Amino acid sequence: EKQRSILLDSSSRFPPPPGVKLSYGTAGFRADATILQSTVFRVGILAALRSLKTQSVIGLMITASHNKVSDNGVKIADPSGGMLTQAWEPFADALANVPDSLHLVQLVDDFVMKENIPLEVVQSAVILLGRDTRPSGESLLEAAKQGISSIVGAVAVDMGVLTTPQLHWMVRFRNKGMKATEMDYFNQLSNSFRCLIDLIPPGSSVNVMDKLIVDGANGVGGEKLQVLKKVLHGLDIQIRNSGKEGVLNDEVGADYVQKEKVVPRGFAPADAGMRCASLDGDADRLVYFSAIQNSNNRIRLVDGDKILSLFALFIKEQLSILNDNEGDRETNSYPATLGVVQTAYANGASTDYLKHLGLEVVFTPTGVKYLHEKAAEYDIGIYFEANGHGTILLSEGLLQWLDGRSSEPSLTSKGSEQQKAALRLLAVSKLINPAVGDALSGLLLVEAILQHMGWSIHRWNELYHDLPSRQLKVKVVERSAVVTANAETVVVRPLGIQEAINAETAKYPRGRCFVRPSGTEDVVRVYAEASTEEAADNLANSVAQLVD
Ligand code: 16G
Ligand code: ZN
Repeated sequence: EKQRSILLDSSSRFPPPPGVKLSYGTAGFRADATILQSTVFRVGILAALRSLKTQSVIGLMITASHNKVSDNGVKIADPSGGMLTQAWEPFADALANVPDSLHLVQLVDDFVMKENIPLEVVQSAVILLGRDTRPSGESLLEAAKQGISSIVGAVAVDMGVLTTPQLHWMVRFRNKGMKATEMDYFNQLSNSFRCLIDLIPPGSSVNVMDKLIVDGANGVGGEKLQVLKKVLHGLDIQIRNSGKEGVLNDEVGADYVQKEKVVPRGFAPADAGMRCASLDGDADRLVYFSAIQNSNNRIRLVDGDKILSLFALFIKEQLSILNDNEGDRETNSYPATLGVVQTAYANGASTDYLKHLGLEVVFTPTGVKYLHEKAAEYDIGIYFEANGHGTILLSEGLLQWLDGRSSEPSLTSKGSEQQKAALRLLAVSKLINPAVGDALSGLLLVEAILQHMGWSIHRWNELYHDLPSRQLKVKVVERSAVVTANAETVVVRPLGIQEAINAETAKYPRGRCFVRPSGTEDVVRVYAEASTEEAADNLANSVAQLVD
C-alpha cells in the first residue's frame, strides 16, 4: 500500500555504501561522515517508528562527540531523554546494514508486526533533530528528515545546532508536557545555579573566586556557553577554543586533555595554576585541570572521578543535615538510598576514597546506558566515567519529600538548616541534567559546590591522590574475540588470558589491570594502574603483549 511505496521510493535514493558494516555500539553509529547518508536516513525511519511505538517525542542527534571533525554519527534519545532502549539496538543494526530498499521494506514490515507498531491508523510522531557544529551535519540532517518523512504521519522538528545533552533534555521535558526551548534550558540552569549560590552558609565561601577558563573544544559547547554566560550571574568565565578559529577536537577538548594529560591548544603560560575546565565536542563530557608552570604543558588533571567525589561529598553532607533530627523529633527523616556508580576505568584511589566516606560504590561496564540504568536504582544515584561523562539522578519519591520538607513551617523558625539542605538538593535536581551527562550543567554544579566549600581547584584536587595509570590500545583482527565479565574486570575468552593477566598484575604493588574490546573502535583497550608511573607503564605493556 501507500506506506510501502513511499518507503521503497525514498530508500532507493539512499543506497548504503558497499562493503561497510556498521554497529549501533555504545553510543550510536559513528564513521567517516562521507559514508553516513544512508545510515542517518535509516535512523530517521527508526526514530519515526520509535515515536509511533511509544506515542512520545523522540530525539535524533547528529554528532561524533570527541572524534575528529571529518567523522560524524547519529544516535537516538528515548522518551525519557535517555539512550535508545537496548531492546531496539539489534533492529538498529539490521536496518543500518540491510543491502537494498526491497529488503529494507521487508525488514521494516516484519519489525512493525513484531513490535505491534500502529502504522495503519494515522498517528502522529514527533522527532526533535539536533546536530553539533560539524560541517557534514547539515546534509546528514537532511537525510534524517527524509527518513522521518518516509513514515506516514511522522514530523521532524529541526532544533538546529545543539549540545547532545540539550537535545536529550528537550525530549525529556517535552514528554512531561513542559515548555522545553533552548532558552528554558538556559534559564533553568542559571536559576538553579543562583539558588545554590544564595544558599551558601555565610562566611564559608571565598567571596572572590578567580575566573574559570573553559576549553570549548572548538565545538558546540563553547558556543552555547557564550549564550549561557549572558544569563548567568555570580561566575566569571573566560572561554577559549570557542570554534571561531581552531579545528574541532584538534588537540583540544575533554577527551584529549583526559587521555593525554596535557594543556589543550589555546592556553597561555600565564594560565598556569588557574582553574580550567574542558568540554568535549558535543559537550556531554567535562573535566577540570590546572596547568603546571614550566612543565612542558603538563597538567594536574581533575577527572570525572574527582567530579563524582565532589558531588558525592556535597550530597552526603546535605543528607546528613536532613537526617540530623536532634531537637526536632516531629520530623520524619527519609531513608534515602545513596549510590555511586563507576566503571573499571575509575581510578582505584577514587573508589577507596568514596568507600571511605561510607558510600555504596557499584560497577558497570563502560557506556552511559549501563551506568545510568544502575544509578536509577537509588533515591540518589551519582554516576561518572573517568572521562567526564556523568550526572546525578534523584527519585520522584525523594523529590516530593524534599518539596514538603523545604516548605514545611518548622517550629524552629523557617530557614532552618534542614530546610536549606532540602532546598539545596532541590536546586541540584534542577541544575543537573536528569537525561544524560551534561558538561554545562555539570560545570555549574562544580562551581557552585566549590564556592559553597570555599575551595580552590587545588584543595579539591587534594581529596585524594590518583594512582598512576596507563591506557594502551592494541589493534586486533577481531575485537569481539575478547569477552569480559564482572563489569569488564575479567576476561572470560580467550581462555587462559585472565590467568596470565593475574600473574603479571601480582608483580606490582597496588597493581590493577584489565582489558576490554572498545565499543567505538576496532581495538582492544588495556588499562593498568600501580603505585608508580613506571610500574603502571610496564604492567600495561606486558599485558598488551598478551592480547596481541
Ligand atoms: C562512548 C560512550 C562513553 C564511553 C566510550 C568508551 C556514551 C554516550 N558514550 O563514547 O560513555 O566511555 O564510548 O569508548 O555512552 P570505548 O568503548 O571505545 O572505550
Ligand atoms: Zn561527547
